[in-house]
Amino acid sequence: MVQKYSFPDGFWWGAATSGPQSEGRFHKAHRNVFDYWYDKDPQAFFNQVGPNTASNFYNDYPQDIALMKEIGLNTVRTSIQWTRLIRDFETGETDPDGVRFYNDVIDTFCRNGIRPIMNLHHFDLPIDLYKKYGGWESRHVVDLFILFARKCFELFGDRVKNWVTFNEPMVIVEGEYLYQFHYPNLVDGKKACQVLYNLNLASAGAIEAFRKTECAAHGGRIGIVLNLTPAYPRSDAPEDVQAAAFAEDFKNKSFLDPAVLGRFPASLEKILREDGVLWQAEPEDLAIIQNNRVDFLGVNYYQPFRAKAPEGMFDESHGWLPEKHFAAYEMPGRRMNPYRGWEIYPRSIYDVAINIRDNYGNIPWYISENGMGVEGEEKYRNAEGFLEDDYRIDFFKEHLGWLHKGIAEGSNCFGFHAWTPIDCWSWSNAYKNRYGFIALDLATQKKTIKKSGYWIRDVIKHNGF
Ligand code: BGP
Repeated sequence: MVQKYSFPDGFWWGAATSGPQSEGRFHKAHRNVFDYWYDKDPQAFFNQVGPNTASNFYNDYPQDIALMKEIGLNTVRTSIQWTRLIRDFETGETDPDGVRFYNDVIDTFCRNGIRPIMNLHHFDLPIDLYKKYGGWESRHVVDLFILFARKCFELFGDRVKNWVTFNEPMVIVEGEYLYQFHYPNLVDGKKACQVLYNLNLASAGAIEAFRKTECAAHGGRIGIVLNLTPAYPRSDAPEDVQAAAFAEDFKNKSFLDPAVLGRFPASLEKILREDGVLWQAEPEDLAIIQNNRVDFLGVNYYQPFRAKAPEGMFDESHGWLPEKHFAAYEMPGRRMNPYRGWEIYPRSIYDVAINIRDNYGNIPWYISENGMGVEGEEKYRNAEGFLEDDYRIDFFKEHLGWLHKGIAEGSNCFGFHAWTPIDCWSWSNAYKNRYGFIALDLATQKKTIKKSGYWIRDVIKHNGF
C-alpha cells in the first residue's frame, strides 16, 4: 500500500497521561484538590469512582511501560505530583518514597527507549495550599511552585530533557473559578483573572529557575502545554466577529501570548481593565514574563469554540464573567462526540499549525494531546475478546491528515501525542469515557492492547500511514 502521509524524521510519536490520573494515591504524603474533593463528596464523581487506585501506575509502572514499548511509543508525557514529591511545601523538603518512585519511573522509561516528557502541574494543587493561601490566587503559592519545580529539575534533570511547566492552565481558571468543574467550584470572574495571571507568572518563574540548571546548559528544553480551542465566529457580522475575537483572547491568547511572545494581548488587558477585573501585577513581573518564554509549545487539541455575540443584557448576578462578551454557538449540523459532548472538527489542527507558523514565530511545537473518549467500549470487543476501536483510528487519521498538511506548509511541528496510553481516570468523569490505546479492566486492573494500539505501532514503524 502506498503511504499517503509521511512525517518528519525524529517525529515524537507518543501519548500523554498525568500523575493524578494514572498513579493512584498510594503512599502520598498529601492530598491534591481532587483527592480532597473525592473524600468529601464521592457523589460528584461518575459511579463514585475516585483517584484512589486510578490505573495503579504506582504499582504497575514496569508492566505499563513495557506495554507502551510494545505499541512502539517513542515519547510519553506524564506529570510529577507535587503532593507526592514534596513533604514540606514551604521548605521544599522531599518525600523519600516520592523521589524513589519518580526516579524509578524515569529510569524505566529510559531503559525501554521511551523519552519521558515531565510535566509539573496537571490540575493537582495541594489542598493545604488552597486552604491556607487560596491556591493560585496567591503569589506565595507561585513561589512555592517554583521551589517545587527547582527540586524536580535538580533531582531528575540529568535524565529528563523535556519539561513542561503546566498542563492546560486555562482549565484551572475555568474549572475552579468560572464553570464549577474543579474544586473549589467557584463562580468568581475577578479571581479567575488573577489566577490566570498568577499561573502565567508561575510558568515564567519556573522557566527562569530551569534556565539556571545544568539540564538547560546541556540542551534541556522547557515548554508549556495549552488547550487551544480556536474560536470561530457564527457569521461575518461584526458583533459575531468581535465576540470570537474576545473568546480567542480570553481562552487561548491569554496563555499563548505570554508563553511564546512574552506579553499579554493588549486587547484583552484593555477590556478587562474597562470591566474592572484586570489582575494585580507587580512592576517586576513584566520582565519575568518577557524574559522567560518557552522553548517549545504543546497543544492539546480536542474541539473548537464557536462564538456568537451575546444575546440580551449581561446577567450581573454572578458578577463579571467572560460571557459578557461572547456566547457559545451551537452550530447546526456540527459533528459531535456524544459521550464527551465535544465537537469533532479535525481541520482546527491545521488552523492551529498555520496560526503558530504565522503569528508565533513558528516556534517548535507538538500536539501534546488529541483523542476521543468513548463510553461503553467493552461492547466493541469481538468474539476473541479483542477491542476493535476503529472509530478511534479514524479519528486519529483525520486529525493527522490535517496536521500533515500544516507541516507540509511549513509549520514547525515535531510530534503527535494521543490522550492517552492506558485508559486512565478522568476527573469527575472518572472511568466513564475511555481514551487509551490500551484498555483497563477496572475490576481486575488487567491491561490489554486495543486495535488502535496495534494501529499506532504500525504508524510509528513507518513514520506515517
Ligand atoms: C484534557 C486534560 C486531560 C484529560 C483529557 C480528556 O483536558 O489535560 O487531563 O482528562 O482532557 O478529557 P476528559 O478526561 O475530561 O474527558
